[in-house]
Amino acid sequence: MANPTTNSGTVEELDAVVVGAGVSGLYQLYRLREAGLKVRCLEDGSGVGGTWYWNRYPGCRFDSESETYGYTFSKELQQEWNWKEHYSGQPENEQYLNFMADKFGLKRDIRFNSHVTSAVYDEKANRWDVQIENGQRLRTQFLIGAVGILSARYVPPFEGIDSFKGQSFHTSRWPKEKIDFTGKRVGVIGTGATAVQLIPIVAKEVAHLTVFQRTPNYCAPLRNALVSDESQRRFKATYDEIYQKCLSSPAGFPYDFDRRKALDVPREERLALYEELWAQPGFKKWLGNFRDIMTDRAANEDFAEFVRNKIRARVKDPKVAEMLAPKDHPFGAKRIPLETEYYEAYNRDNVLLVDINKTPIERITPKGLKTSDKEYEFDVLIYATGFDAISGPLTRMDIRGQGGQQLREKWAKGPRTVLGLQTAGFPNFFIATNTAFCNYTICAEKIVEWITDCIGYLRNKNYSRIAPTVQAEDAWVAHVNEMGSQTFLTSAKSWFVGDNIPGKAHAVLLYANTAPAYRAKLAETAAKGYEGFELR
Ligand code: NA7
Repeated sequence: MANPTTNSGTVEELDAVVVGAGVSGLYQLYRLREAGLKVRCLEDGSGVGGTWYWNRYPGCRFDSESETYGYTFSKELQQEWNWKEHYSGQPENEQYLNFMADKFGLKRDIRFNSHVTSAVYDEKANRWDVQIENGQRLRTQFLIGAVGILSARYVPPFEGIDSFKGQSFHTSRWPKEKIDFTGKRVGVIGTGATAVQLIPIVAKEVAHLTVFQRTPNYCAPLRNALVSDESQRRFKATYDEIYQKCLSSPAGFPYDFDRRKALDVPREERLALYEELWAQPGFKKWLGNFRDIMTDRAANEDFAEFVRNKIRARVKDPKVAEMLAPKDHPFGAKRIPLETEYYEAYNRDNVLLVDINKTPIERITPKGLKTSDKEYEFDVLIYATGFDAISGPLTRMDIRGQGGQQLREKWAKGPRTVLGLQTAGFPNFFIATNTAFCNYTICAEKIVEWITDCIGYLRNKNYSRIAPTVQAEDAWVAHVNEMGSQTFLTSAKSWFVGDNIPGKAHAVLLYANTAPAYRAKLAETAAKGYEGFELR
């Protein structure tokens, strides 16, 4: 199919426009095309991959087991792809998503370098008018935002930020060319999951590295390894079982919580279990641990102290170890970063940790960064400062629904949706991002399938539009808040609740129920003819 150009001013008419060619967007494009719709996917980047296209910083990789992160919809794809590492790195992840896109011929329907600036609903015509930065326009019946949950980068508005004379990068806008850090003085701001992957690698290359930390995290060992031929064969022979295991587990990983109450288990037995979990790869020490660690303060503190002691054992300078040991939030209240030689980085002579609670950053200077204490000089400054998560990628676009209502205004106090998928007053606008507390692809595939089936249902029944009712939306928001209040996931200042962005409303952004419960709600809503939605 030719890629019609609309530079001449002609407007391309489509059944569906998918914004974003990441994990969800690629699959959404595939499914809608298979369903017979005329679809176009618009992608800001010059290639596919979303998160795995933009985040090219050293050390970027899955924290999910590779064999659980790949798509499950195609057995052929599963059999054709070989995972190189148990926790696959960004270059391979980008290759994988290219492989998938090429296998299904998706790129011919993707317009790259196409940054969507606005999408406005034309109520009379029941069409969305989509505007791309380069001036092109598309009109579509269905609009699907597959924009990811961590794609709107956040750079704190430090005074003097543009005055810096060296190189500076946000980790999610890392250049495609390799940065040579040899002999360089480098500063990193932030110590979240991204910085924790990057710091140990960069530390080995630079002349000197200074890390500016506001909040230490409970980082746990990733324990990555190459995939042996035998493991590769095992993945391919058991993909169905692996998937079933993920489907039945609370967060979409191939392990489940221990349902005993942590403190009911004798101390020695408990510690032995902690040690056993600690020795294993991945998130098992979080999501395969006692369940009440996420709900009971005393149980949480018991494991938190275990983790602090692990940090203390690895960092030689006791003062630095205490700076790195979190004490201000429960274990698991923020995303647990998985690390490889992170704490050892601070044992190096060329690495300095600065606590910016004690000596706050005052400004960026032409030479580097000034805290209340002194000026640090750098050749390179790295902003590992996170994202305006979940709602940010959508509210940063100018999306207008019925009566010209702006999504940004409607969501000023937090996202308002039903199932995370649609918002009242924005007919035929779907959000294909996984906001469940769930291994990304495991739930994203189900969301994409739900949207595809919903559109199929409308077409079969001769409906032309769908949007949730305000009542259903109120009920869903209340339910999301209720679920959020039952776990520690919402108890720290983090992107889970929008608190990492100054001025952003504090709101529960992740659906903190179990993934099976979320998927059951998806299925039930569809089975009841899209209960809570108005179909016209
Ligand atoms: P995160 O986890 O949001 O981490 C951002 C880091 O940047 C974190 O340490 C922040 O400190 C720090 N930060 C943010 N703003 C500032 C300012 N103004 N001054 C100093 N330090 C600041 O983002 P990541 O990219 O690491 O990870 C995002 C997700 O990607 C992660 O959860 C995984 O799911 C993958 P704070 O903790 O807010 O005190």
